[in-house]
Amino acid sequence: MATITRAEVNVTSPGRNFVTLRLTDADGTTGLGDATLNGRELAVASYLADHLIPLLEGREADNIEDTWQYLYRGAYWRRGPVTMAAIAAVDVALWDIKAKRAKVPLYQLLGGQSRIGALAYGHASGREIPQILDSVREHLELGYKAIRIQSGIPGLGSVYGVAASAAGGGERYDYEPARRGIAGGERLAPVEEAWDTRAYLRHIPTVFEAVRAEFGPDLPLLHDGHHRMTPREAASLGKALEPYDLFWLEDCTPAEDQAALRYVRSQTTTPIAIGEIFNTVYDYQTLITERLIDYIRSAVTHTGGITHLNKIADFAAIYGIKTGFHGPTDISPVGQAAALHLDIALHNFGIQEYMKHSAATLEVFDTGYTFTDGLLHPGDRMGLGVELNDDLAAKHPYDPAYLPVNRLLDGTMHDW
Ligand code: GCO
Ligand code: MG
Repeated sequence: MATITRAEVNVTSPGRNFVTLRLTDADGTTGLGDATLNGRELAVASYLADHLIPLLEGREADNIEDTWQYLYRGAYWRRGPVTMAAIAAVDVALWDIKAKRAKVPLYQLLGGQSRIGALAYGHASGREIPQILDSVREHLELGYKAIRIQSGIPGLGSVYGVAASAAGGGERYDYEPARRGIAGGERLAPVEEAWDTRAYLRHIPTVFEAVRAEFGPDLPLLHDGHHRMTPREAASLGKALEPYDLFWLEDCTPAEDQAALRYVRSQTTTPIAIGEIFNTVYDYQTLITERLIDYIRSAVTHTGGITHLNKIADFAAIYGIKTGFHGPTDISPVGQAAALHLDIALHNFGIQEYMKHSAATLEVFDTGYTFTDGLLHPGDRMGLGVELNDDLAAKHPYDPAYLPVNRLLDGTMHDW
């Protein structure tokens, strides 16, 4: 047993912005938690520094569940991405400390090893079908055994999920960074993209037809609809994709509308994944109890940490629903490692999203996890297995940036 004696928030931008909490206990053991909320980073940094850190010093580091409940119930203002990312950072840092004190990799405290490694999916993309096929090939060469496919749409400019540059296969560091609206540091504003759902619905089945024709029926393929369809549109896409046997169709309708998936579910057997923007188990309540989804997509970082996501996963398990935790590069290596320890331990693990972080990010965050033959391995370091180098982090000051926004062709704001 040891009390928390120190808590510091680090904001760094090695290629993109990350917010990290470091807790230290009376014995000098340190733990890290990821608090990165892409495009809204400083809100979480302030929530931690101004509202949670004053409550942490002097608390018992071992009492993780009590600290979680204290911060969640104690706020009165429950849920929401800022609150839950801040609580997640505290929670993960405490798990890191506990595992380091026990001198075991964190997954040992979560039930031990349920599998030899976590199946990871990478992101293939391209503006045109030949580029998509090349991108799939590059991912296969890198060892990926499951691949997400995102495509440009005829008549539209830049589209969500399509890498800006052609180089790099599974190491497309430039994929979907939060971007400056106007180059040269003038007024900062989100890039505006244009969207046409009918063109999208016409085009996407032809992309999957081409990928299946080239790579055969076996390779697990995924696709992300990024909340852009109505239930009827999503049902029609799900049906059109049935011949291509997707591993999942993600975020087909706006995620806050749980009831929307009733119609989609009744119309198609394409597996459904949702939840990257969820914060608590209550966002999943209808979806899980009515068996409207197949995979939960939450990130440890945005869902109150390991303590809460572990409970969501157990709740899902009772209904035969599996995990597919969020893991784009806007989750820091600390958040990615936290997901991976859960992946290794949970019985109802399904798949883990994985995009390698940039070399600059991996210099600042020293990671113990590895990717071999399509599987992620947490490694045998104690705790999470990630350390933050403060000196290197200080070389990359915070760089404000927004995610893009999306408009229909007539200018109406739409979901990005
Ligand atoms: C995914 C997600 C991300 C989000 C990103 C926003 O499936 O990985 O959709 O790419 O767009 O996390 O910051
Ligand atoms: Mg997504």
